Amino acid sequence: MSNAIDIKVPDIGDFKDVPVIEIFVKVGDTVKAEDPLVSLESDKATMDVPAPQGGKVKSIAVKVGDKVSEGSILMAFEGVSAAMAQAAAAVAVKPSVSAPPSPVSAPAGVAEVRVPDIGDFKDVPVIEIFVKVGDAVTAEDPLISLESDKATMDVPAPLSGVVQAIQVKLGDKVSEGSVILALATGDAKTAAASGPTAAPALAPARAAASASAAPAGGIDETAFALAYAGPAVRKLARELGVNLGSVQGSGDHGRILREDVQAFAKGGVAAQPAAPGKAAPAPAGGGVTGIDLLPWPNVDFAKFGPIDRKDLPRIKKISGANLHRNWVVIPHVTTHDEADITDLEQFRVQMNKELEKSGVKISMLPFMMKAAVAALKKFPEFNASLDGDALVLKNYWHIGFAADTPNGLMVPVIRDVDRKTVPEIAKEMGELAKLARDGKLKPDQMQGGTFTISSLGGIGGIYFTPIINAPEVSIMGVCKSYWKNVSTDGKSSSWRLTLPLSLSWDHRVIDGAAAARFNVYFAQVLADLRRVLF
Ligand code: CAO
Repeated sequence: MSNAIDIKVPDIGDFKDVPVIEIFVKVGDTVKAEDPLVSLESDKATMDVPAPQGGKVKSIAVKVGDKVSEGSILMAFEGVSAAMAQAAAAVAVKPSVSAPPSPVSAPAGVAEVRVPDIGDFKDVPVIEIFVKVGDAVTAEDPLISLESDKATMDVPAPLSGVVQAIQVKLGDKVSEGSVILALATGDAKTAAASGPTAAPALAPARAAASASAAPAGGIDETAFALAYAGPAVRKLARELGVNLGSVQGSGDHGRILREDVQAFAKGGVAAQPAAPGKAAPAPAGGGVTGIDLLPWPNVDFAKFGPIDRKDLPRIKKISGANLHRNWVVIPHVTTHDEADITDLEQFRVQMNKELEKSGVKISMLPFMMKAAVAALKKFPEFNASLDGDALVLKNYWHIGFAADTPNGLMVPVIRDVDRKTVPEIAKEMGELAKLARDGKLKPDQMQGGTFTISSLGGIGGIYFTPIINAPEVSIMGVCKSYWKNVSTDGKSSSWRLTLPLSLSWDHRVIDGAAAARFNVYFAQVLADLRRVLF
């Protein structure tokens, strides 16, 4: 016999009085078993309540904003057999942590952070733990890194807080929902932070470095995991092949709704890959709209000849994702110039002779760092970062240098180059380059850079287009110096050692004339270092 049944909130763990944030059905809708009915959101998790069975919605007992607990009646189905009605009560929902609406909305307490939706991945090993007990983290700081055979994913903090306990260790295998750690938030955070083990929050650059391998033309799993959306919306996004990280949510606090995903799939809504729950820092990194590209070619290479397949090293995946973002987001222009380093080279050779016993060997790069500081002081907008509509001008000069390592490109940073001597810079550069090559560089040794030099001088080439290391706004690329016959009056000429310079700059911040002036001055300083005294 067929009758009506009440659909109740099933076992949702310890959650009580959880607000209904979305209702997916209306009276008269026919639903199948497992179709999402409503979405609930606690401070720690977003949970969809699925239909325990198929049926027709007879009435709905809740509205958005109502608070419910286990056993609360949500709606009634009609056309349900008694046996089915009994089975209905047994269905449970699976909480999944998704990004919170806003870090400031987190109540005081201890949040249990779980592995969010990571697609079809299961039993994925933890390959890195970025935090320790007592560390203060802000929302979106990476907590741990997981590596499947297909992708590396950082799990970000869903809330700001202080790490109270870590429930995983390296090598542990985790899946969606596995508990990672406990995070003290609100007042609890303050208490925890004042304890002896409290450490400063991870710097933003750390978060910037977190990235996953986005399968070519496919879904960027990290962005997907970070997106602020409930499980049903995630499921729908997967079904429609929509990259959630690119969808702008129209729900409360930017939560992504079913309609947003549907509209996106139809191509009707602008993409916005900004971090969930945060206003996009518009010009600096967010606001990439609708890059509507063809899918990546899916070619069976083996059809055309023998192949080998090799996974990209982790560093390459991370730097690749960063380089890709920087290339796509920043309007790059590269200005080429050259510097006469004939005299400087003589001086360098002389200084190396004098320093022979010290064990420090100086290449051209430390001199270029000094020249960079001089040019950055003269043109401060090159030593800056975009923050929304504002330019942050930095009164410190930390210069990064691209280091080629067996695992990929890394950018160690030498701090306070203005206050260091050339031999000091050379020594530190050698130490940092070694750490990079040995894979031992610490995150803070790659943070805080204000300008980067990428030198291919030891290898070759003439000019290239270096990619800006966001959030910096310019980068100097240098190639191998060569002897050039130069005439200054069109009558006589002489051979000069010439260093090719390629300055890439962010056209949102810097104009072509300023870039040309920067290059000219940089070259003048290298030609005659006495200029730094002026
Ligand atoms: N012109 C001519 N010779 C140069 C030169 C230049 N511009 N720059 C360096 N050299 C010489 C050095 O003097 C050195 O010569 P000796 O062996 O005779 O002493 C030799 O080239 C090798 O230099 P180096 O590379 O060891 O030293 P460095 O200080 O110039 O650079 C480092 C250090 C770590 C930056 C470099 O080893 C490196 O990794 N470079 C690659 C950076 C890179 O990959 N950039 C591309 C990023 S975009 O993908």
